[in-house]
Amino acid sequence: MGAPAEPTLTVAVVARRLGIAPATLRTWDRRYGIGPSERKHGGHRRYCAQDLARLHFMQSLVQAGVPAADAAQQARQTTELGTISSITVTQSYAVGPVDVSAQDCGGPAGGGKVVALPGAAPNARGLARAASALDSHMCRHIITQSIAQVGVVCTWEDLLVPVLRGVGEKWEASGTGIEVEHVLSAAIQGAFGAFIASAPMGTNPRPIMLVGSNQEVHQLPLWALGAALSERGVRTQLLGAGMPVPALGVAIRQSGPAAVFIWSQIGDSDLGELEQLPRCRPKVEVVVGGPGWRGTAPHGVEISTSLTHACESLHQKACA
Ligand code: B12
Repeated sequence: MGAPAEPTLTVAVVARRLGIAPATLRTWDRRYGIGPSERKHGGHRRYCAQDLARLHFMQSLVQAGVPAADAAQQARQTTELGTISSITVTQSYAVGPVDVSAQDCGGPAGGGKVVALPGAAPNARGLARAASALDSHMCRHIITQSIAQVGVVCTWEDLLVPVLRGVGEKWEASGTGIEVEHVLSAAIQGAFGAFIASAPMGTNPRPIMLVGSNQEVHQLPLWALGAALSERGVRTQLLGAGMPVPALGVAIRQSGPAAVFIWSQIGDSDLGELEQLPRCRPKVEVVVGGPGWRGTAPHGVEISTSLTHACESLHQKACA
């Protein structure tokens, strides 16, 4: 059923229809003037069908990488809202760095937050822009939508890795943007966490254990791997980052996983320490990943080269 012509739709209803957070809707209204054409007594927002179509148009532009302020301007100027689905994004938005200017984010003037994403997909630009504007709802929305459309592995490789590397390089070059990394990280964990929670429980009798090495704080690859394995129907046990080897030994004895995957991003982790892991029957396979490992891997420890590689190898071990 279509939306009624009268302005009767509440913020909650419109947010649900668009699949975005009510807070994002209110922000678009306050910051960019894309709100309801009428306000009921008491200031409550009430949207009509035309308002909904305008918001839908703005949303599709933002997801395609158009800066929110420009998207809002185009949405306001568009009178032919019946044709919104056929409107294409201009080339100028698909090239060049993502520049969140003071006007885009509503913040103080000066010091545009540029995340360079050469060759990245439009939704990666949209995600970088949303993260730079600290719009956690929009970040989560873009990630969740990508998972639904192209799956976990493509979302990680094509959407998230370019943006993560971009914000990391920005920090390296300028020492700024840790708040952006936090917003992005929370959205990634939230989206993958929700995916894992909603997936049917895997049937492998022994779980795949996922942990981060001792003193490691970076754990997004664990969530990506957990979600990718859930997508394949593999049961996982995600223990998070910063696990000392002795504690990991206790966890392995207790849970008896088919395999354990250990991530190290910057942990300066010694592969030799893995000799201390308990030797169990049946055998617990060990796979490690990430650039934070040094030394020589003990016999039988596998080193992963990518999310796909880790996922395939652990899937096999879960089924063995
Ligand atoms: C998000 C992030 C954070 C978040 C982490 C949140 C979380 N919950 O995980 C926060 C904000 C907490 C953080 C903190 C810090 N961070 Co940080 N962070 C990052 C960022 C942007 C992404 C990390 C990530 O997930 N990478 C995953 C992918 C993108 O990394 P990759 O190694 O290139 O992955 C490829 C391979 O490893 C391979 N692969 C091989 N096997 C496998 C297996 C699997 C399962 C997967 C998925 C992939 C894979 O494929 C990958 C591509 O998918 C990186 C930038 C970057 N380039 O990684 C910086 C980065 C890792 N951080 C960095 C630093 C310095 C820090 C801090 C020390 C300082 C800071 N910036 O705040 C602190 C640490 C504080 C502490 N107490 O130790 C540096 C590390 C430099 C170095 N080598 O020493 C980086 C590289 C930024 C940079 N360019 O300088 N960080």
